[in-house]
Amino acid sequence: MIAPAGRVDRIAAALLADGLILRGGFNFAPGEAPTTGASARSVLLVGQAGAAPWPHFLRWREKQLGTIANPLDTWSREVIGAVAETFGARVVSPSDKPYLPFQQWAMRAEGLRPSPLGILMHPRYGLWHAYRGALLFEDEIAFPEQGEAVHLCDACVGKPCLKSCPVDAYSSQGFAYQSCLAHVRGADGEPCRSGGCLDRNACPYGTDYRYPREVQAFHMAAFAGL
Ligand code: B12
Repeated sequence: MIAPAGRVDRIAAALLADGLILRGGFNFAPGEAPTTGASARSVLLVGQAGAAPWPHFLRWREKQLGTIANPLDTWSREVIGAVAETFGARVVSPSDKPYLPFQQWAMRAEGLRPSPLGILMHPRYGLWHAYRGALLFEDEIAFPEQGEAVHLCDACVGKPCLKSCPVDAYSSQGFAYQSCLAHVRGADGEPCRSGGCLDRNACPYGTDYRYPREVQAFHMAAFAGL
């Protein structure tokens, strides 16, 4: 069964009310299961370009009583969950365990490729975008043909993203998670704590979408458990 025409546009409009956008999607191959024990025929990825959801999240946060362990995840599940209910979809989250292959899905959905930092490089948003959830459907969606997006890292000769971290956490060997964490938590980590990852900020692309310092500080605090 193919989804009714116009449904994707209505979903996009509903998400936009919270600063969220659709990040493409695809139909699963026959027999391909998106998660253990669950079937679906298609997926739409939900995410953000720049920090557009931030003011919506803050307004919601002010109304919550007490401490919430992972407030951005909770907010995302709530608002994307409401859209899922309206449109007969099931919602999954990037923080659901076992982890779902969000980046692999995003590569299929939008033809993106990873930057040297592991974050996917977007031709318009650069490194300043993320995924907040996905909608799983029991029917197929008529997606436009998706080719590979322009990969800006191919043309970037200087690779400043690999030269700005004081502990060289990112390299061709991958992400030295423990070195990054120790530095961010330590005495010299204040620039990363207050302004975000220095390597990510060194990327010359998508700078119009760069998250404001307070948003970067929020994500860094969540990452480093501060
Ligand atoms: C675990 C995890 C981490 C671990 C990575 C540990 C490791 N070496 O695997 C840690 C805690 C280090 C991490 C850090 C960050 N992460 Co992270 N992370 C995840 C998470 C929750 C699961 C990854 C996973 O195992 N998936 C399961 C596998 C099967 O799926 P996959 O698509 O094949 O996974 C790919 C990733 O694992 C990737 N990968 C491997 N190592 C690393 C390291 C980094 C830093 C990144 C970005 C990707 C990455 O390679 C896989 C193949 O493509 C994903 C969300 C998700 N569900 O995928 C976010 C995710 C990959 N992270 C993301 C981001 C942005 C970050 C940060 C850069 C920023 C932040 N959240 O603070 C930080 C880096 C810290 C810094 N210096 O700023 C984004 C990337 C968005 C994008 N535009 O591509 C995701 C998709 C979350 C989201 N909500 O959008 N992350």
